[in-house]
Amino acid sequence: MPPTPSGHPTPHAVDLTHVLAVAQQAGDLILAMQARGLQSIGSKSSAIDLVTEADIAAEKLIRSELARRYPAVGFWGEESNQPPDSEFFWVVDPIDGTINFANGLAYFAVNIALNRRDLTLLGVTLELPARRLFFVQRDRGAFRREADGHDVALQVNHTADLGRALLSSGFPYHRTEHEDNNLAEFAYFLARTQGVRSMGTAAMDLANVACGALAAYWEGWLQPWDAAAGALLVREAGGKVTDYQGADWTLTSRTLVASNGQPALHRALLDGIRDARRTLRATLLPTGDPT
Ligand code: LIP
Repeated sequence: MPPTPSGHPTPHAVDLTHVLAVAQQAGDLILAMQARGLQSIGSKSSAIDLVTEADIAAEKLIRSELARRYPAVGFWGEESNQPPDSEFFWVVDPIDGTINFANGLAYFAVNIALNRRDLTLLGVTLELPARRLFFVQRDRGAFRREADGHDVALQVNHTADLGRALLSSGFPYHRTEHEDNNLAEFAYFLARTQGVRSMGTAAMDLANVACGALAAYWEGWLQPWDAAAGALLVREAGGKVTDYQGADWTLTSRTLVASNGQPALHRALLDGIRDARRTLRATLLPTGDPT
């Protein structure tokens, strides 16, 4: 469908099928480059913040395909990282879970979201190498496309008791340089829950909360492209996404807690993070109490 006369897509003028196809094109390129063998694995903010030629190539493909269809929409990608100055913009992580990808661990994702300023309107997460599509449009529900092409509506689980909850989390790239690196929080919940997983891809952690496989996920220092699509997946699947203080998560939030929306569970996450963080001698994040 054509964008509005202003050249900007209204939320429902964006052709979701086209965005899904762009994600799948990027996925095909990423897997083909991995099969050929990666030639260069560089690093960015720290020695463990990796970037490969596949990250760069996939972001270039996604950007050009989306720009061709929606020339007036801005682009904010992990590798180019130029914050947009347009009302509508794409938020893209060409490979979320780069460390997994670079090491051949089969769990990473392509993440594409469309934002109107701070409001995410559409999200697509392509799980790789499984090629499993998760997609969402604001106020239209969250879905997973099965191998036979039919779409399953996503629904969070209903676990209310922390002791019965399976959680996930991840660690920042500065984890080798500062004690405020999520280890205190991870240890706190490991001793009080059914389990805590660390799978290395925020996009898939959020998709797993949205489909009910995880009761909740938390992480600090995420980038907008790690979480924009997945936060909308969780919200449209009936979950809740806030920062560590309980305020609604937005692209500029430095912390994230995504849960199944059960009030007792979300509160237990916020209180547990606060209590764990009180053991730190030095912190890099605001330590305000949950609201
Ligand atoms: C990763 C996230 C993960 C986090 C990593 C990294 P990347 O994104 O998906 O949850 O723990 O530190 O931020 O860098 O693979 O796109």
